Amino acid sequence: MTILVTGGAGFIGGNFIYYERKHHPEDSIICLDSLTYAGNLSTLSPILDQPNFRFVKLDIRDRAGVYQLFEAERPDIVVNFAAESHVDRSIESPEIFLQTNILGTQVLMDACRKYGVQRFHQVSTDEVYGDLPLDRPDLFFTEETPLHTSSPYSASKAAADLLVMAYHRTYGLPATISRCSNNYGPYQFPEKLIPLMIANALNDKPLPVYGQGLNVRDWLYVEDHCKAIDLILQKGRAGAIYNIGGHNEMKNIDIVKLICKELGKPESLITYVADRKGHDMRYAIDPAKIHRELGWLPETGFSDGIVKTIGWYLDHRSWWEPIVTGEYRNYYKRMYGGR
Ligand code: NAD
Ligand code: TDX
Repeated sequence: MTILVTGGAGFIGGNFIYYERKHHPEDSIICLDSLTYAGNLSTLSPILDQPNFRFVKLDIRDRAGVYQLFEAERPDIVVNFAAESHVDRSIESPEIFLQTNILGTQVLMDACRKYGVQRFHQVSTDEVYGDLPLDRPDLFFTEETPLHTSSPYSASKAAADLLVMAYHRTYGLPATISRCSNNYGPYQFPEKLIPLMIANALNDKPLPVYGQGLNVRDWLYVEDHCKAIDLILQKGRAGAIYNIGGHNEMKNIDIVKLICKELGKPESLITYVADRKGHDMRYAIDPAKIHRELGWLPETGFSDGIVKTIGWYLDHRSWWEPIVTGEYRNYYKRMYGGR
């Protein structure tokens, strides 16, 4: 079996490649990634020279390049992680989100049709459902919840999902979609809440909490997400959508306080800054379908997962320090300077 993983030099795609190597060492993996600011080849350096693994620097919007790769490698399965993934950046510059997340997905699906790929899996997000009110803890996102997006990022992901379903219905593309809640774990780019707070706390820098920090996210350890996608590839039905989440809702401020406590840093580092525009209040996934149909359950609870994650960032300064001292500093100034 040959699996083409797009966006494998990013956070979840990289973890997925390691998951697949561990659980299906007989499979060949090709990682396609254009190495945007969020892609980091050092994540994959331990396996770059291994047999059954190939890295190809390529943009999913490059139709000719993508067709050439499919012609040469004839993948059986394609898993699409490649995306612009940061909500704040989508508010600043939406264009690239529409190009990569929608048109790039279309190029991949056209290639899958042309070369008869057995399964195209689209890695989507719970953000396509919009948000839930804080005062209705009884409400959860199911696969039937209407799409109702808030940011240019989530709108681009929802558009891609609709296109995937259209390709399934119109052309019979054997496609599946998963919509996961917020992930955390090793190799996450330090623009996202948890690694940003860990890196800033370790450097005794202010911890910028948006608004009052009362927004709720539903956190899942990244390996549990990888396990769910692996199950969908093996047992999922073409044309099906699966929500993924572990019923672990937390307020942002409680996460930041927990990180301070674990690192022995004072809560006085916490700084409340101007809120994100259009900020979603609460995400909460109902994962009943993937549990019922595929038997998936998360394995890592938040209390263990966050300690493991903080430990990983402590042990892998060489992975994230070059990031926070490079071009990232301009981003940080732009994004947080005037808040
Ligand atoms: P990430 O930003 O860490 O990684 C994205 C990767 O895609 C990078 O390696 C980047 O170089 C690559 N990429 C970007 N544009 C590309 C292009 N045009 N061609 C080829 N490669 C390109 O993102 P992530 O957090 O790992 O998210 C992966 C996927 O999972 C995304 O589709 C995202 O929408 C989805 N998702 C993320 C989360 C989360 O909490 N991080 C939750 C649910 C779903
Ligand atoms: O500096 C910050 N301060 C802050 O208060 C940052 C970066 C974030 N936040 C808040 C905003 C959100 O309420 O923390 C929460 C989490 O923010 P992000 O890490 O940016 O994630 P989120 O916007 O929830 O989106 C994530 O989950 C769904 C991923 O980035 C998406 O790719 C995924 O689809």
